[in-house]
Order: sequence, then structure tokens, then C-alpha cells
Amino acid sequence: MTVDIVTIFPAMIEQPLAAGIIGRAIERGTLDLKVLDLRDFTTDRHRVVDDVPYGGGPGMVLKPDPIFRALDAIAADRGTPLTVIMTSPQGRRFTQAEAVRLAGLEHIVLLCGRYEGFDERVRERVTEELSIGDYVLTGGELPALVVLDAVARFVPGVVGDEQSVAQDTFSRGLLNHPQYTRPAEIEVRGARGVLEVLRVPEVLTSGNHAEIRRWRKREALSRTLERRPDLLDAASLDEEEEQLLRELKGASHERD
Ligand code: 9D3
Repeated sequence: MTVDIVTIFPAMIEQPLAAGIIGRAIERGTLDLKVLDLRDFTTDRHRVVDDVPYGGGPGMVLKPDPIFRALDAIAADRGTPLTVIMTSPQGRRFTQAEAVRLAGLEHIVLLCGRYEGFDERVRERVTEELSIGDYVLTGGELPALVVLDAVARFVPGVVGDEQSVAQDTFSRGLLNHPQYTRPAEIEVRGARGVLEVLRVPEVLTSGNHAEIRRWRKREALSRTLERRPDLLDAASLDEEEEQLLRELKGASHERD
């Protein structure tokens, strides 16, 4: 997959992407990523990328011409991109379903917003506008990283364990069950400074794989019911999970 990111802060994109799973995918060439510095597409001596808004008011607006020139350079380099995504607080909400869809595309361009946003005329070349959630950030760089990270996981060969991608929380529609690793017992100081022994649930060390599977299902369901009941509406549950959920709901009614 080919991805171009246009930003006035290239380091904000390059540094985090150099590490971890995405960094390895870039090294291997599974992900062909270029980060373009918007200032390289200015023509004035001071490399100015922003200007005051017409009509007055606070803040600055990203000038349109450097962005059009950056998009022209991308088209010359890679062919005209079919998908140009603008990160913006006015965008549609980015979701896991969107990540899956974008991962199926050959080439995407991400434009990172800054200041009060883009000159409206840039939307001429933009095919979609995405927000990552209802909170105010200082720019589109972190959203672009969030989008790329979520999308890249679905690009074949990026994540080693394809199974972990498929089984993931938002793909399955449930929160994950609790996880433990060795040692089976640890002695720790609790909140009040008292020593206590914390043990791994016995079922996990029992070797009974049918019981383990059922325990994990129940834990995933009870966590989801407790913390994210909204997810249960869309979750696709098997027969056993439906039954466990009825039991858990019954138990929570009896507690009330
Ligand atoms: C104080 C500025 N606000 C005035 C009404 C508007 C505003 C402009 C630009 C608010 C935030 C930003 C910068 N944010 C993004 O570019 C952004 C973003 C976000 O802030 N939250 C969630 N998703 C995104 S995607 C891009």
C-alpha cells in the first residue's frame, strides 16, 4: 500500500512511525510511505504556509496553493491519487470499518490540518474528510497517525499474526477477556501498603481448554456488558455466547 502524508511538521509523523510494527513494514517495503513537508511547496522566501482569514476573525488558515502544488507533485510521482483524505474536526468519524475500507485501497493521501484549518477551495481535490473523535487537538498530525496505524494493521504482511488482527476487539464486536502471564503468583504491596498474593485464575492453569474458552467468553461478555453495552447491539454472538449473555444479564438483574 502507498501512503503520502502532507504536513508542516514532518518530524511529528516520521519519528513515531520509525518505531514498532509500522516502522518494520516501511523498512520491508510492505508499506510505501512518504512524508511531504508542505513548506517545500511554497514559492516565497519565507516559506509561508498560512495566512489571515478573509473577512477577519481569529487564527490563521492554511494557504491553498502549497497544498495544490504538493498534490500535483504526488500525482507526478505516483499517478493521480484517487483518495485524498483531509483530517479535520468537521470530518466524518473514523471507525474500524473505515480502517478496513481504506486498507483495501492502493494509494491514499492524508492532508494534515493546522491552525483554523484549510482554505475551502482545497476541498476541490479532497475525496473525504475524517475526524478521529469529539475532542479538540492542535492539528491533524496525530489524527493522520491514528488513521495510518489502524489502516496499516489490515494491510497484508504488516502485522505478523493475522489471527490477532481478525480476533481483535472491534472486529469481533466485544472487549477482550483478561490476560495473564507468568508467574502464577506475585506478592505485591496493595493500595494500603499491605502485602498480598495475586494469583492467576485457576481455570487458566488447569489445562482444560474447553473450560478456558468458556471462561474467556464469559469474561469478554461481562466486561462488554459492564463497560461498553453499546457494543453488544452490533456484536455477532454464537449460541454459547448468547446463552452466557442471558445468564450474565439475569445475574445483574438479581443484584439490582
Ligand atoms: C480553536 C479552533 N477551533 C475553533 C472553532 C476549531 C479547530 C480548528 C482546528 C479545532 C481543532 C483544530 C485542529 N484539529 C484537527 O485538525 C483535527 C482533529 C481534532 O481536533 N479532533 C479530532 N479529529 C481531528 S482530525 C483533525
